Amino acid sequence: MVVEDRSRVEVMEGNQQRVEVNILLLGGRSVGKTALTVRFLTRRFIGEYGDIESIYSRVDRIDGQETCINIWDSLAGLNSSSISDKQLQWADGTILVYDICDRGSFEAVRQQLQLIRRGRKPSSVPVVIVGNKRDLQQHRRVSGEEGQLLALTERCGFFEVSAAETYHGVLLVFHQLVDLVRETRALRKSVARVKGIVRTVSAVFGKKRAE
Ligand SMILES: Nc1nc2c(ncn2[C@@H]2O[C@H](COP(=O)(O)OP(=O)(O)O)[C@@H](O)[C@H]2O)c(=O)[nH]1
Ligand SMILES: [Mg+2]
Repeated sequence: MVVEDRSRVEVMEGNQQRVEVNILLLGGRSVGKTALTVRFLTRRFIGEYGDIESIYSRVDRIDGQETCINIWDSLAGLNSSSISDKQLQWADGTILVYDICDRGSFEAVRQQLQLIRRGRKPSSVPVVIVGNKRDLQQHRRVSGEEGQLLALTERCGFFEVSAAETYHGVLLVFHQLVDLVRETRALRKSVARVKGIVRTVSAVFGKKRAE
């Protein structure tokens, strides 16, 4: 598969800017990654999706800004080592999905979180954890509190949803991650600006001292 590293801000007609956000979906097998992606893109739940890995795009207007959301629906299994560096470099934000009826898939999310956070500050990689298949309450193996606690501890967003039942919850997941990515970018920009000021000030005062 070819993954292009495109520019994140495109200037469109009338000087309007289109922002690009790359979202990577990770999680165990059959937790509903493709179901969530298809629900977000088409508003529909089809039922069976097969094992296809692909990148999809959808353009939304979020807070008045044209936003192109690229979604990499991965085939990553329970093994966290199946996540590639290419996927991690591509992603601006990650959705980690588990199935509330499958404890193993919850443990896989824990492992995958460690892997994607390795060597980075938590705030630099926005992550939203999603407990899917909320409609299957009678088979639940992971409580909502456990999911919430993991998200709180790891400073991630958290949602429990049902890709099978509703579109709205799925929409909120993707939009919250886009918001987190935009906040992270704004923070990076202001840190870079402050560093630039500090460099200029040190250069001026360093010169003065040398004179
Ligand atoms: N009951 C229920 N089934 C779901 C839900 N989401 C996905 N599934 C089913 O779970 C299976 C795996 O879904 P899929 O999206 O292919 O999982 P993936 O391997 O993570 O991409 C399919 O049979 C889906 O119909 C959900 O919210 N509720
Ligand atoms: Mg899939």
